[in-house]
Amino acid sequence: MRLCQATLREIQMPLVRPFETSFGRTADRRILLVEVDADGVAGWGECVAGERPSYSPETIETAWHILRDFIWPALVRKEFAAAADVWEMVASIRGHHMARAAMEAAVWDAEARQKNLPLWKLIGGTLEEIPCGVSIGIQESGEELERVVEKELAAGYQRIKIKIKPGYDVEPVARLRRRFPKIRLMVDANSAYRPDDAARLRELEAYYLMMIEQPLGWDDIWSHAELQRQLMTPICLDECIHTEEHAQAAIALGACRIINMKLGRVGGFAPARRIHDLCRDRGIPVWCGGMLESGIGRAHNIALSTLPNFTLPGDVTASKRYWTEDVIDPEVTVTPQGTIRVPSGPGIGYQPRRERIERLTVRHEVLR
Ligand code: OSB
Ligand code: MG
Repeated sequence: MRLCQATLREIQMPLVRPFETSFGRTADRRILLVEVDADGVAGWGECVAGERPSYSPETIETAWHILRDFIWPALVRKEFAAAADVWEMVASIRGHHMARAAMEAAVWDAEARQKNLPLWKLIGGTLEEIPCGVSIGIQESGEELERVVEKELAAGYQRIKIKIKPGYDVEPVARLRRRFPKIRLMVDANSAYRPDDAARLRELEAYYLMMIEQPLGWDDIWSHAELQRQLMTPICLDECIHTEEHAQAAIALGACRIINMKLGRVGGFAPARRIHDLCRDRGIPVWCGGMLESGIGRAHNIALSTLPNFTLPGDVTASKRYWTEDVIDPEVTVTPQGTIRVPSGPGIGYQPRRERIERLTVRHEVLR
């Protein structure tokens, strides 16, 4: 394969409803899309870096800089065999996984289109229907939270995750458990607690949660190991796992029993597959997280979720939960059973809607 052109675009889209986590509230997304031309075939990727460096150190601005000034020069006009090689070609760049993943994923899409294969088959996926859960932001009131959960359950979603933070944790969980005693329920703290909050987190044990996601520091694997020793409920790590080595350390230390996989956080499909295989070998289930993606990133998440150790419902949901109108055709839909049927077309299996993307674009840069 040979890449001769890439286009970076920033699109702006308002969320249907603002999404609030322990680290802040997002109402409007700024999304960096990468389009590559690989031997005349287009491939698309989405950079999931945020508007602010509050989930990870990357932002859309750092990603643009790294993509233009370091990732693209390492790839342009070089001959390589497959998208699986991109990771090695940009290995001299430290960190900046979300920037690397956006480019890598675009090349995977292009390779799959060249081979007229669905991307999920090219990466070795096996599941043709993936189970879906939802991530529900912090709500104004307990009544509102119940209403939102009820709506998502009625839509078929198989598990409910709510965001928590100090001062908004045991009470909403207890309320939901009273109202919905049997649902699969979990919480995500996005690193809002400190190690000496262990007693508070132990109070959540009464509500038989599937897992507690990333309660402690975003780079603090050790304290999660100490906390997991005091909890029956499995800890799931998200923010802490950027590399295969992090996954190895977290598993060996007993810092988690489940891992949330995000393409952007780990740097693309090649590292995601290695982490997937490691977890499979260690008996650690994984599931696919979300980053409020547009349809492009959503499509990549669907492909990733077809790998066989993605045994738990992911945060991969219908386009309409976030967008009045998505940037792909068809939009992502969820069955009444709370699953997504994996598309059978080539590449990501959904067509980027160029005219809509053009209309939403606030800046673009062509790299050659
Ligand atoms: O921690 O999983 C997270 C959104 C933005 C940043 C971090 C997270 C999330 C979500 C939303 O939970 C998942 C989704 O896209 O539906
Ligand atoms: Mg999370």
